[in-house]
Amino acid sequence: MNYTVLAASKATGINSSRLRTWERRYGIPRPNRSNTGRRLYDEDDLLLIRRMMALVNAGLPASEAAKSALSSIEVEIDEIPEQKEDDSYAKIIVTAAINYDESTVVDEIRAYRQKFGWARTFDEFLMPGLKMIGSRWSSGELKLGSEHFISAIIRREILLGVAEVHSPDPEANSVIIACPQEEQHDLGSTALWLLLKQAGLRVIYLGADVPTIDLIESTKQLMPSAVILIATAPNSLPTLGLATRGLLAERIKAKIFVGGAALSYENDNESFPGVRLPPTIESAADVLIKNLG
Ligand code: B12
Repeated sequence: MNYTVLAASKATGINSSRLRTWERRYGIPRPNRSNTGRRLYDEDDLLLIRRMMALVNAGLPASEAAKSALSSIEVEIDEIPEQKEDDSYAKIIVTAAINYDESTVVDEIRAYRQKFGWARTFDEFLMPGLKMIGSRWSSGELKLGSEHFISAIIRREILLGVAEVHSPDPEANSVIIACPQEEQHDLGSTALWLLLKQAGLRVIYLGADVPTIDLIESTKQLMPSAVILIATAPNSLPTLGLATRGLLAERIKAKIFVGGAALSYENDNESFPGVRLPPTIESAADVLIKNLG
């Protein structure tokens, strides 16, 4: 069956001007033409469009998504775990923060980790808890002291976890994890550190607020297989751009990966280099381990 551009747009939910842009820029898809030059899409074309859309929705920039879609190297979107609807664990974090109750929250975190492992503890317990802390703080319901108190405990628990993992093989691939200049939110990046260390990678963790010039210097000295930059606040997008472009300009061989909630604010016109990581700690770690492990 053939579809006109309007019918293809209706069938895939992608508007016709975006379809034409994808065709012009990436060859996705290249529909047949009628005698009068009108585009005629077939089922394979629609499949390619849907695959491209899924990859873009998973957080890949259009150029990367196009490459993957065309070569059928699919990022395993199905593997991204569903976020739990249940917010009871997030509420444990918030209640502990309000009451400055260290022992209850530490017991709960350790019990969850014991039962389900770190990856699920991050995505099902700690990250939803931190998100709820953020929204209660911004609405004025929760004091800054409570947020600082709970962030420090969560950070400490993650770092204790990092220390418990055996040192990696000195020959293993090394990766740098850093937050761009001015980005103070480092909990997501410490979580990633733990999962990558558990997978046997040699992680060189530079932490929050790393000036671009220092990031480049460390990368030149250490020559890691990858540089992973994590940004949480949208205000860090400009420095994330400076860091990624700076690394490219220096012709550094390391692969560049970027992740973090800030990417959901990325503007198509101000795009920067680097492979986008999918939006949970576990799925981001999986992509990195498959690429570098
Ligand atoms: C703890 C915290 C702090 C602590 C950080 C402590 C630390 N050591 O990390 C401190 C006190 C320092 C802090 C400071 C600030 N914070 Co703050 N903070 C938080 C809080 C509560 C948790 C942050 C966190 O660790 N989240 C866990 C992260 C890792 O989870 P995540 O955001 O969901 O992202 C993970 C994944 O889901 C994934 N991801 C999510 N979406 C996507 C999308 C794509 C495409 C991809 C690939 C990945 C991806 O990426 C992450 C994993 O790597 C958040 C609330 C929140 N919603 O997160 C606010 C929050 C991030 N902070 C906020 C703000 C405003 C600030 C300040 C500007 C406040 C101020 N006026 O000073 C400063 C900025 C400091 C700076 N320059 O960086 C806002 C940002 C709002 C915005 N949209 O701009 C938030 C969202 C709170 C809110 N609701 O208003 N903060």
